[in-house]
Amino acid sequence: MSEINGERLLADLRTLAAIGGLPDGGVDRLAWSEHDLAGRRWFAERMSEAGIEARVDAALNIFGHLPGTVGPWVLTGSHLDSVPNGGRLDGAYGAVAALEVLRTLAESGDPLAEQLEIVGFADEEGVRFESGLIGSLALVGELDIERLRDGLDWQGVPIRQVLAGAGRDLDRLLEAQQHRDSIKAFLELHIEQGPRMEADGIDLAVVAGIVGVHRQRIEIQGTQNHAGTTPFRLRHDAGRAAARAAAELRDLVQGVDAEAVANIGSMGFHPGGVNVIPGRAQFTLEVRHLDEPVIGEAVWAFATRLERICAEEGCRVVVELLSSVPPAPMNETVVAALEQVCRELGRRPAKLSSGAGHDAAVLSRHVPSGMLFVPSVGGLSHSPRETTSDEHLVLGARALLRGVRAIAARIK
Ligand code: HGY
Ligand code: MN
Ligand code: MN
Repeated sequence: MSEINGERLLADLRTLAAIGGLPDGGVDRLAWSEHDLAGRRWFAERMSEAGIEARVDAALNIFGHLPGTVGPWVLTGSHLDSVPNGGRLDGAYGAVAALEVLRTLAESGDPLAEQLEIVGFADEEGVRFESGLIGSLALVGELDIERLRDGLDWQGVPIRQVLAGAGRDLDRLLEAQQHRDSIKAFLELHIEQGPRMEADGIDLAVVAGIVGVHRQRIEIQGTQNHAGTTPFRLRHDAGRAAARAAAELRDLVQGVDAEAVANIGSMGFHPGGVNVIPGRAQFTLEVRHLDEPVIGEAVWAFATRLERICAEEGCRVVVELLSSVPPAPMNETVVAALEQVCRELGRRPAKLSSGAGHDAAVLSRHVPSGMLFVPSVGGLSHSPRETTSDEHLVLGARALLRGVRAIAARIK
């Protein structure tokens, strides 16, 4: 039985982490940035060195399979972009482990190599365009091009221009879907990005389902005014309305369901002067849960309260939907195969839901898909302090190799 080369896996992870690496150990490979492109070039070069044919698609996804092999393949991999000031393993780990698995199989002449394709997805995080999973949505043909066409990125740069800077044509992104029928199943290895596995002493987990993620951009419009001469009773303070709503978010969402979570990741007041009552406030909101009706209820509860607060503050509110990815149950055959892999590796098969979104959620709507998790130290992620022990990183890659073999045997 082929066995991955753990030292080579760890060395590649260290090398990739240096691309866009930060002094504090984090990485900054924001999608479509120079560092992201550099990380992708490195990934393609490592494929070529291993005799794997690398192909970049219209959406900047990088695929690799052995020359002369034809699909449909079992696809495995993850994303290569990161959040700003993020961790070195989120996404990168699954992509590099996929490379290590295919490289190992090819070196040992294992026929399974011919059934395997690997991928480094583009722009999973969605920080820049405030809606993610761009690469995998383009691959399956679900990407909403119209929303991107006249859109601006988070710093006001036209999305078309950002893509052109990365050598991609916005009008051709959906050409990526031509490859969809060459994939028969998908398996993603990822760090848990949460505290449960470490807390429960679980080394390896099978993902049963991935939460749905609903994202909005909200603007509150009040009256810009002088902060010194305007009595409180005459103010229409957009900043105050936004701050009041943000302060109530957690209780409102928990009141709908104890497992639901929500986040206001960014908030800005306009014009932002120390002595000016904000006339406008903008913030992003996301709500997550495994059940779509719970997400809807939580979004509704917040919207209702926000309307009330704005009425009291004499402000207006405008809500823009950014993205809404439904919850994704993983394929039962794949889950069963991965539970068997855990047993083969001497681990009790533990099943978890994923509170983080993943490309597997998108693929799962088109092909049988599954995920494997390894623990995150301290549950930290989307942080320079994100890390996982070398032992767990190697264990996960060993499980990935067995997982693609089990899936290839079961999914024809
Ligand atoms: O936001 C997420 O859950 C994922 O890390 N992109
Ligand atoms: Mn990720
Ligand atoms: Mn992430």
